[in-house]
Amino acid sequence: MPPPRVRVLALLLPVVLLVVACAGGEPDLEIGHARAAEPAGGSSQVVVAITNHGDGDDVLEGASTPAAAAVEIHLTEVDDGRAQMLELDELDIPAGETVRFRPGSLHLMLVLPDESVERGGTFPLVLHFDRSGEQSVEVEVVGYEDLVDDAAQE
Ligand SMILES: [Cu+2]
Repeated sequence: MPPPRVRVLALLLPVVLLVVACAGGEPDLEIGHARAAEPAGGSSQVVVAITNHGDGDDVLEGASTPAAAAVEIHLTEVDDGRAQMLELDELDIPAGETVRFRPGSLHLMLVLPDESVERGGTFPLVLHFDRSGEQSVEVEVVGYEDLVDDAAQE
């Protein structure tokens, strides 16, 4: 029989390891099919679903594309019947959750998209994550009404 103190430590060790695993887990991101609305008024909304299958949180810090002057993270809020877009610096992608961008809600906004962003076309977009680094996706350009319909079916 080992001394009692050793037995207590042996019992505690799995608990300690479990806590460490929860706090220091790795994110494991799955990025869904990305779609953009054909540009209107010098901008275009991009929607995509990001799922974190891992056990560690991540943060979307921004996005970039050669097809636009800038990409911003926007949240549309309706206040007193008026839709207003807020720009977010970053967006949490918590472990075990799916963050859905939707038209008229959370979206990525292309600022001054170029002529490659046209209905039926595609363009590359890079998402920048704090822990998962840069993730590239190909974005399909559709009509705004198709973007809304697809989101409603999800
Ligand atoms: Cu916007």
